[in-house]
Amino acid sequence: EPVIIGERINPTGKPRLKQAILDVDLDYICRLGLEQLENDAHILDVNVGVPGINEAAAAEKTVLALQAVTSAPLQIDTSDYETMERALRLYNGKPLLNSVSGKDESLAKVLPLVKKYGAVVVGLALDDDGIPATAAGRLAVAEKIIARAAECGIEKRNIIIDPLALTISTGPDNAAVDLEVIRKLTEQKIKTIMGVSNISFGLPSRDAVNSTFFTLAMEAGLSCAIINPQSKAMLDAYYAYRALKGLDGGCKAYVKRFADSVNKVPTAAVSEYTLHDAIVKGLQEQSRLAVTRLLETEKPLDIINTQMIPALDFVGNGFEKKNLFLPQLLMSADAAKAAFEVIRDRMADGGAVEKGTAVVIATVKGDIHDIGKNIVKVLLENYGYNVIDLGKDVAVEAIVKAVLEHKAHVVGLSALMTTTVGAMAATIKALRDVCNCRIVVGGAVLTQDYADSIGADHYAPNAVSAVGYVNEVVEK
Ligand code: B12
Repeated sequence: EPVIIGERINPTGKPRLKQAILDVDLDYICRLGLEQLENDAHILDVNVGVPGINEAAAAEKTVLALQAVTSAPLQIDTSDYETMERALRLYNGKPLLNSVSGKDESLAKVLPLVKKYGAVVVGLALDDDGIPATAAGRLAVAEKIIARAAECGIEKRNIIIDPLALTISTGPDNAAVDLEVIRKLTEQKIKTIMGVSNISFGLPSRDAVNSTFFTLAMEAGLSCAIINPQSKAMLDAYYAYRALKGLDGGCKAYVKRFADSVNKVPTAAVSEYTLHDAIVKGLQEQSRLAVTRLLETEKPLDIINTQMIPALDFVGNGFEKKNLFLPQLLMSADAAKAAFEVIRDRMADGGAVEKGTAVVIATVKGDIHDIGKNIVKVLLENYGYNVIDLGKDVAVEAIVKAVLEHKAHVVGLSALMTTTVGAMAATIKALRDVCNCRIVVGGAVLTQDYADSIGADHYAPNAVSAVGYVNEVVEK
């Protein structure tokens, strides 16, 4: 059953992506990746070769960003040896490298890297004399690559041969040659890979040619197809082929795809995400755009409560169940912060009334969670309070000092972990020893009972409750 490799992260002929690579707009690149995965790609090709840039540095950043938003395998696609080495080095898992060729220099440089990093490598059927015209010629190059790899200790199963699709508009036998190479290699149990759409270069209505060639190639045994998963014709061919070959019991996947397509047209351009999805997927720019759209119709606090917090809860739960990992949590937190900055700026436009009362706010020692505390801060400022924000991971003494210095009437403390509520208790105790300020506490792990047990004056389950309490204290 062939594997689909999404081809869209490749700047050739794509000015928007080229610009994104130049601007290090990782958000855009990640979205291109996620969309292909949503459209059933199994692996993402990653090619950031834009002339004149530091390709190795760009590849490192891109691989890290993609691996933070998806666990799908990546194909590192480059002809630059330094880029290969650096991307292979930091890739999590077993990398797929595209490519080595039958050229002596390429074999000498690439194969040791493949061995060193335990990669799977794509072997291109071309050598110092170019691309052989015949199937026999390309098979000979494949044999040479496999033999040289064996000398380096690389097993056959870690090599995938690309017969190289050349357009049929200039050579009537080009498709037949590829299919012959794929058939012969499949008989020898050697895996094959191909960038399918090159076959139609220069022709009109390319999808028709590509999808038919794709079907023929699958029938010949193609193991990996580098295609645009957002092409309806290609995916139709793929699912129809699986159903016809008995690879799709009860035609379930085929029928599901049809049912889905009634509701959804495959996206040709990069699509819009809801705020919830943008945060869950860790996309900062999408998060900003989504929140900006929402602010046209909804209130800031409603957006926080109905989209931001549920999205963070969702990733928090995933993290707890171990199906999401820390890099993803970090990406989501950054996306939530990006959205919140937009909300904050909007709230600041509201023209707050200065009440002047000083409120000191901090996340306690040992705890670096500050998204919730920042929301409380902005809301308090919006109500005209003079908020002195001490930040996160703040020592007991620093909080005491600030409260005395600013003669604060109210102190807000945040703790999000069971391991840091102890620091909250210690802070309250130290404050009680030196002043009679009111203390309001909040943060995901706290409860009313716990707040009572550590001597807090008020437990605020959310930012609105926090403001209500401060208003009450000030009025009294
Ligand atoms: C985002 C996040 C992170 C981000 C934080 C980024 C940041 N700048 O804040 C990052 C990725 C850095 C992170 C790191 C870690 N995290 Co974390 N994280 C979360 C997550 C998913 C969301 C928290 C959040 O922002 N929620 C949204 C905000 C708006 O809600 P909130 O904080 O509750 O705030 C509201 C109210 O509580 C209240 N409130 C909050 N503060 C205050 C303060 C005052 C004064 C008042 C009045 C009210 C108030 O009002 C707010 C608005 O309504 C939670 C899971 C969850 N569902 O809560 C885990 C979670 C808190 N993290 C957890 C853990 C374990 C960690 C790490 C230890 C992971 C690790 N192995 O490294 C580290 C901790 C490092 C440290 N020393 O602190 C655990 C804690 C488990 C526990 N029971 O102790 C949780 C619960 C995830 C889980 N289920 O396992 N995390």
